[in-house]
Amino acid sequence: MQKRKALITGITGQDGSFLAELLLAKDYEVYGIVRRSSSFNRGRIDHLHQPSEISGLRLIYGDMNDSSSLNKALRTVKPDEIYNLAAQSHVRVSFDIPEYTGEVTALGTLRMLEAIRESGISPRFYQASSSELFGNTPEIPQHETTPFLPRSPYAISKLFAYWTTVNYRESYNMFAVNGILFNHESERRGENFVSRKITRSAARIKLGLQDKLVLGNLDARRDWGYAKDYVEAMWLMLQQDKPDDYVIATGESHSVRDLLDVCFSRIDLDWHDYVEISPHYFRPSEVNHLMGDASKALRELGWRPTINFEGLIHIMVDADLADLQANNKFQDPNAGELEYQRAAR
Ligand code: NAP
Ligand code: F7E
Repeated sequence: MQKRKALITGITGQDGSFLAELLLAKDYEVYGIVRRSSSFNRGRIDHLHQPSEISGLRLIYGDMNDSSSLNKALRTVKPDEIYNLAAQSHVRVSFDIPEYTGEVTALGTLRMLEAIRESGISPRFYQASSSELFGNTPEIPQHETTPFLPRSPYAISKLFAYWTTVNYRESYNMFAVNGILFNHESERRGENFVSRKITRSAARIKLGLQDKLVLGNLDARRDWGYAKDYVEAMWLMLQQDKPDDYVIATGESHSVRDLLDVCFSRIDLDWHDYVEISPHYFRPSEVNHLMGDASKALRELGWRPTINFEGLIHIMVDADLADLQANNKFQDPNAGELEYQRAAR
């Protein structure tokens, strides 16, 4: 029997790497679109991509800003399923580069949907939508019918992508779905998202590599889950009889302060001794409280999270400690300190 083929945009990111692992384990042929970068950006998928072996993973150069590369990818791969995970995904950064964020995150999705329409094939399409769509809605918890109130260029771009996906489903009868995923993290999370910034810094502090951690708004509340659980939900959405949109969340919310408590307790330190607050990390407009109701996903997909908030933070800080120790990064207490602090947003 012929293997099913999946095309992943954003395969070098956190979710792309876990999704590629999941699909390879399910015996898919997996194709990933990677963009050219001056520094190598494949650290999260190196273990999957072994050209000398038959790994089932193939990488193709392309970019969400380059329609011809998307057309070509569809022509050559002819995928059965497409997972559109590529985005400029950092909310704070989207205020600095709003136009670029719109190009990649909003118009990039439109380009891919148009490429599908013109390709003459009918792959199933997953769009990486986000709880950021809800902004500061007064409705808590948020579910599929909660009105959207986006509060950043990122969220507004995702709103465009969300409605474009719905529109292509309704106008052209495409199997196109939105997964409205709440925050999900892991040991592979980018180091300038707050969870990883905290776990990485805490591990560095524990090993004497760093003496303070500078953060922004500690009162923001998020519904944080484990990324590995969430990519399973993406796959499930494309296996249904009919296309629909689903909230994926744990149903619990915690503040950044709670995250600090769990993380620093794990390594027997008190975060109050190390954390400083800087206006630099506050956003022009903040989203205060997100908490999702994933009961539709449980009912229709049979999906539920397996890792709770505490378990997630423990996985992350344990992995950061192990990584720093394995790479002997703890031997030089001053290594990269300034650069590290500056790069973290
Ligand atoms: P991520 O780690 O930031 O990964 C983003 C991916 O998009 C990377 O592979 C990146 O490639 C790629 N990309 C960026 N610009 C591109 C372009 N112009 N052309 C092609 N590829 C491009 O994000 P993530 O956390 O895995 O999230 C995956 C998706 O889910 C994103 O769309 C994000 O907005 C959305 N989402 C995430 C969460 C969450 O909590 N993680 C929640 C809801 C929705 P490089 O490696 O080259 O940068
Ligand atoms: O911020 C606060 C910050 O950057 C979480 C993306 O994956 O999830 C993510 O977006 C909260 C915010 O994630 C710092 O103000 C405090 O309230 O980790 P974050 P995010 O903005 O929620 C959604 C669902 C997505 O779709 C996005 O792609 O933490 N915070 N101090 C800080 N945040 C950062 N980054 N850095 C700080 O120093």
